[in-house]
Amino acid sequence: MELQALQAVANSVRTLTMDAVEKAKSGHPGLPMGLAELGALLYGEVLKHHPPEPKWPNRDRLVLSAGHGSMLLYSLLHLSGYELSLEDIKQFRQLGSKTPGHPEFGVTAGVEVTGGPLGQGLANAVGMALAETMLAAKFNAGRHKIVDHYTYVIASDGDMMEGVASEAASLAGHLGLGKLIVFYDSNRITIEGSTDLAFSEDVLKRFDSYGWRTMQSSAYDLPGIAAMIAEAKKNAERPTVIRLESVIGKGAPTMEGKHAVHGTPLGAEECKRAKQALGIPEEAMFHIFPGVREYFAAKQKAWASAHRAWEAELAAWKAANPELARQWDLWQAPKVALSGAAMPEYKTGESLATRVASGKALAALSNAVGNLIGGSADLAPSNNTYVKEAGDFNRANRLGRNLHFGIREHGMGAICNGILYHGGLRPYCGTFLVFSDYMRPAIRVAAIAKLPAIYVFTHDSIFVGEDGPTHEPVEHLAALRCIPNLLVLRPADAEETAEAWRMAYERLDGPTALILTRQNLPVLAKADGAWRSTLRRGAYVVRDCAGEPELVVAASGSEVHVAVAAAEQLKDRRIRVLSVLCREEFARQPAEWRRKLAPPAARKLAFEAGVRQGWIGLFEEGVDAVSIERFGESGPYAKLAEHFGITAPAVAERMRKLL
Ligand SMILES: Cc1ncc(C[n+]2csc(CCOP(=O)(O)OP(=O)(O)O)c2C)c(N)n1
Repeated sequence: MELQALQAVANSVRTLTMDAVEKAKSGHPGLPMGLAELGALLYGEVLKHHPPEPKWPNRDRLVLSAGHGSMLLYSLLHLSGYELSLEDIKQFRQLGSKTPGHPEFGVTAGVEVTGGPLGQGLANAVGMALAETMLAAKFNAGRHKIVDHYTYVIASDGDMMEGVASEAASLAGHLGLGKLIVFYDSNRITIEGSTDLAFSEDVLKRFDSYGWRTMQSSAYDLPGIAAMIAEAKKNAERPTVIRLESVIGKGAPTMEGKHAVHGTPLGAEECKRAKQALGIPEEAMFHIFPGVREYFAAKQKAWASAHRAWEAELAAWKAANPELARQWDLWQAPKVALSGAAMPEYKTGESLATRVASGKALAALSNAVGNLIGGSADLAPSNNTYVKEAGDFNRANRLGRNLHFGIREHGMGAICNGILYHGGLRPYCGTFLVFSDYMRPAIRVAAIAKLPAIYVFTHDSIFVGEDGPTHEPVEHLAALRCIPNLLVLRPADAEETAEAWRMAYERLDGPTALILTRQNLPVLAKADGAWRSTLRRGAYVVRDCAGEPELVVAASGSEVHVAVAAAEQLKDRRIRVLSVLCREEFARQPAEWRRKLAPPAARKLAFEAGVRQGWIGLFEEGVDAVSIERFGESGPYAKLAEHFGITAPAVAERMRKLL
């Protein structure tokens, strides 16, 4: 180990960080300065990577869970040869730059996850390690190991305090994800001051009880840390956490070790003195120490040859395993042809819950495409997320495609994101719609990072019935629909559910939430003969009238058949019913199209068993709404429907009044 060179790398991380934060007049110097040596060790000596190929499927993954320390990543990506120039570093935190305030997946080559919300990254890493384990079991054959890498995490005190990290770490220990190695930056400082203010548990004891292997070291003993990593790699059964005692802002003469250095620029005077201490002139900006360029230049050769060796291995493996090779190519670049999936078909009038139809569509897709994996937060029998042919993923069976997340919704969402960041698999996960709140932070990150996660949210309204208001979503559809880039689909029957699954699976640039009923719904006759394609524009005419409609009812999900039944009670009036599978998609359509479906002269009525927010502005001329503006009640669902005025006779009455 070239300790001198690594120290020069670490000091360069310090200068780049100080100057980038100073120039941007904002940012977080504390973590990058405190962990500069660890970063140098990881990028220089530990990671299996090849900077010109940042998407190499078999690279080691490094997740910076404490995303505020982004300058640690940016400095090291630049120094080790990724496509990130010194000019990019100088643009830190500027609009449109490759060096945004917190790391963003897809923006910067070599950034593995979108970070910032604490705890998420560690949970993402659990998903990555899970994906690696599953893909290794699936694809490694004979002497060929084409999937064989580690997942490393840098996690801070804040990460360790967040519940989502605990959920995911608990599952990682249970599943024995031994190729996961976490560096816990224990600098004992957070924004408000010392961790003594609010955090006194023994983190390693906690992880020990999760089934992890625990170690500790000074953050500045590089040979010691390297030995621990080697030790951790010997154990395939348990994930490892290494607690590193560090000094936040190390190298800032008066600020190191203090909470002020966590997230504020050092200021001119402190920078000057820090540079003096490092032996460089104060006017040296974005200084890179002698030996650093040479050190990484020398590494490139070895990295390139490791990458070439893997490519040769892949080619040999492909030749020996043509069927696996075909699947590998498909899974790595999921431009999936769904033609192989025999999706379930239904007859008009047949009655089944959309959650049941979802289970059938999922099974058809899962059995056809193979890389669809997932499960529920302990509600599989209710969410219909279990694919019986797929086997369970556990310590003994790494090929099982059913995941048991336990009652850990937030962890589940973040783990699915991690599986997607890793690549090669398409995860779905389920819970009751009402508990989407418990995983919302992970959904939001999926939407930002353009990850095509699929959420199966069942029990989608007061029609849950007896479980009462805590289990009956009323505001959740509105809350999900307002997340940009989240596709929210609420199918009205079993046929629409199958289409919704197709749409979710085909979508590659963001997450999709499927909103499904507990109760049975009739399969509807559909006025629009081309409904399967029209549906993709968000809404279609499910029931029409002769001539121009006087009233257009826009309903979604389980309310559509009620709207149709209500319209049938007013046979003498010209009433059109739209099934609105995706309100936001419909709202995005050109005005001309929307007016075709809902002519301006007609009255408008929105009908959904939830809050009306978002429906009112759907049509320029305004909308009346049958909605639920309060929490639900416990009782048999038919009674609740009467109580809330959402039966066919009650809705017919509202229609009559409008006309
Ligand atoms: C979920 C979440 N809550 C709050 C924050 C705001 N925040 C950013 S860093 C931080 C804590 C900083 O302490 P630590 O994690 O120990 O990082 P360090 O001070 O060592 O850089 C907080 C509360 C956040 N990023 N994510």
